[in-house]
Amino acid sequence: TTMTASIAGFTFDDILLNAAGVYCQTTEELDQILEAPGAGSLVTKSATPMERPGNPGVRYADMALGSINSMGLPNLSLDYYLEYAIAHQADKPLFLSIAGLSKDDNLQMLREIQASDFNGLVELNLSCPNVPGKPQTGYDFDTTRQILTEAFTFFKKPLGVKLPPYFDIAHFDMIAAVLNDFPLAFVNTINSIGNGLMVNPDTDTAMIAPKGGFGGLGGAIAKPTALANVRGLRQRLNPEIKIIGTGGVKDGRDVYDLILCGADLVSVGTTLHQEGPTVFNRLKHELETEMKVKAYDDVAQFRGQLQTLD
Ligand code: RRO
Repeated sequence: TTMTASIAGFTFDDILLNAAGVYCQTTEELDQILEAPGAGSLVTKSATPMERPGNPGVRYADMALGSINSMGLPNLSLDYYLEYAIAHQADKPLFLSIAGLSKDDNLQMLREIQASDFNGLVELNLSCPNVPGKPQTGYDFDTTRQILTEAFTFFKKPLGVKLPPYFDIAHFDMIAAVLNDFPLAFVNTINSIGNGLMVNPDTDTAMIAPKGGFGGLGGAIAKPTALANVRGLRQRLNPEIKIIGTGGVKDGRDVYDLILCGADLVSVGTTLHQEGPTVFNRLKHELETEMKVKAYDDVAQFRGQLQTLD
């Protein structure tokens, strides 16, 4: 069974990886993703120019519906992840995620990466929902265009963007019109569904501490939104822009559905957090089983082939 993908000339021997933020903050965690059977790549925790502790208090909770987090961009700095990525880039193509709190931070980090020996892919996170006072850039189409315009004047390595979920057809059209004007290697959709609220019924309190309990939703509850965003963007983006599908993957059928909607690679967040890096091999084998049922031997045979009822 062939389960591979290619982005910007890189071939991925497996289509699964972690979702940025999950299991990728320290070199110890990253090593485990790198070595996990079934994982074709990894992405590092979104970096800022300087180390950040993130938001204080309980900042991640798991429920039947899915997860809620308000981590607040805790990370060990761009230099930390850049050094890791350069040291391990011979093994497989890797993604370095960056999430500056300003346009200038993002451009400064891209300049540093451009000047470095890193030869993998960069995921520019335009969708962190959890830093107080900093709106999700991906909801501001003009600022998104401005950042990409400046970035592509000097940045020549493969670049993609991590997008927030969109909920209106007009917004799918608007973000696609921006992204199609740039030589992007990929988009990753979706980041968590921003600013949800989950209640602990035992204590009648919010489940997490920062921001009065508001946080990004992931896991099962995010799956239909993820499918719609993968599908809606695949229908609108230039075919050269590949798609990493993220959101609501618990089993092999969920991976299959994201591919059917157009995903090239699939990343796993909440379920990786629950289960650890053995999740990739489980999902790989469940996807293979699903493909056998449908008589497919290559993911390329059904990628983007969702049928509709009209
Ligand atoms: O660190 C976070 O709070 C965080 C980030 Br940067 C992000 O992009 N998405 C998310 O759900 N949490």
